Amino acid sequence: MTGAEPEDTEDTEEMGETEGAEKTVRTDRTDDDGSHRGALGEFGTTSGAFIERTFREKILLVGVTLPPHTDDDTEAGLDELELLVDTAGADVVGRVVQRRDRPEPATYIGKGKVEELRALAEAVDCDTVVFDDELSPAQQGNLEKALGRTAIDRTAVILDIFAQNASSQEGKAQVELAMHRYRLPRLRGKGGSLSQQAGGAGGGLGARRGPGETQLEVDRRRVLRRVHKLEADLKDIAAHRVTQRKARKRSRTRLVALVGYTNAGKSTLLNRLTGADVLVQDRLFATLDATTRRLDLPGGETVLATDTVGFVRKLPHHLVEAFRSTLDVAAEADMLVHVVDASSPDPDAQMEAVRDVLGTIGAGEVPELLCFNKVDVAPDAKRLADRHPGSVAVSAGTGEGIDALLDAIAERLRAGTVAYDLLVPFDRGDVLAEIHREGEVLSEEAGADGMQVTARLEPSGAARLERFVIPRAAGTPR
Ligand SMILES: Nc1nc2c(ncn2[C@@H]2O[C@H](COP(=O)(O)OP(=O)(O)OP(=O)(O)O)[C@@H](O)[C@H]2O)c(=O)[nH]1
Ligand SMILES: [Mg+2]
Repeated sequence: MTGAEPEDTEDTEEMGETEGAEKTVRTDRTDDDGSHRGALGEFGTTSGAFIERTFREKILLVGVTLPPHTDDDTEAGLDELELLVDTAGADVVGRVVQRRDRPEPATYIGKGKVEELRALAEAVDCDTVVFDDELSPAQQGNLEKALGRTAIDRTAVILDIFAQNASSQEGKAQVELAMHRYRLPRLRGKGGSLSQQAGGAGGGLGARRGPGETQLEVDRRRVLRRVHKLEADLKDIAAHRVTQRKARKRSRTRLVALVGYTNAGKSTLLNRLTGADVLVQDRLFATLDATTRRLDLPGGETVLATDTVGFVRKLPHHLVEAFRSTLDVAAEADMLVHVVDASSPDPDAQMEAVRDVLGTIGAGEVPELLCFNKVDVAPDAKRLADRHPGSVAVSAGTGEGIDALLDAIAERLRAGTVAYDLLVPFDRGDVLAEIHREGEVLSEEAGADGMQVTARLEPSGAARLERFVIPRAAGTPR
């Protein structure tokens, strides 16, 4: 079952029908009854999934090369889409590509190509066609009609995977919200028209049709109600998160966020660094919930390290929106460790995609340490690290390079601080404790008038402790 199931189980009845109804589902698909999951004449069935779970669907991929991109870009996009489809639990049986100056408004690909796609879909007996680019609701509807089968896009596949992997209450609510928002403009009446339909089973779902109301209106009202409920729930959870953040700020513990492309090895690295026990899988989007652990750095500072949800090219904006409060972790962090899979076919493209998303969520300005991972299987990792000054090459798997990474993190965090000499009266143990909490104590010695301390402090800490700071002679390096 997916995590996107409404809690008030309005749809239990319909879901029950789908369970084990393998044959029916398959034959239904070839009837042109408008009940495709993509444009969703039948909102609410199959527990919200875009890709069938009761059997492995056969899927055709469609990629379009638009300027300034090359055919190689399109193939690389489709390679990744194939991985996404596989992760979602379906099999790719073929690809269709087209080069165009711009998408065809009605069907994204040209008329002749639609015909070719339909013939191929029939020949290979595929269940669903997946486009690598986002389709408008109208394009999706037109394509489904022309092809006689479900047409979805990369966004739907990613939403589907997220729905399968969400486990926390917040994660589930976020995915469900993103799915509903994606679906709302795609709701159609059965048969593909906005026809007046008998209420049918819908009448029992707590959203009875009023006089003159179409089934479509009932569906839309029901989804909107659910969207509002989810938004309210998520707001409550976000408020709790704010409280936690305030507590962290008060304790002045700094936060290091591990960010990066999906499957780069962020969770493996968190486990390696902190002994956490986060699920690691050779699977896209294994992590949807951030895990945070204490991390002791060389030099004595203890920080918090947090794992985050992975990014991907063309990450659906509905998801970014819905996951805003989770993604805020990166924007709030004192520093990002950007984990890059050095063994991936195109690490640069992945880094670019990650930076795009970081910019979108307001984390573009957070200091970033590049960490090329999987050096054990990527001979290129060291060369990549050389090309990016200040970066490190590691293997989260074997532990190679981890000490250097820890040093680099400690040093980078220190870079924002300045060393000060302080004189603290002997009876001010509280101030001494504060210095230890706020900064990194480099030396500490009892003098004639009190404790003489040299410590690295952030500007805010230095301002608070100003009255204990001894001015250094001009020209003395700090
Ligand atoms: N060879 C090798 N494999 C690694 C290394 N680090 C991680 N992996 C593998 O890469 C895959 C993904 O690792 P994860 O830690 O789950 O990656 P992630 O970035 O958390 O991925 P998502 O949460 O799905 O975004 C797993 O199969 C890991 O075993 C490494 O240093 N070397
Ligand atoms: Mg992970």
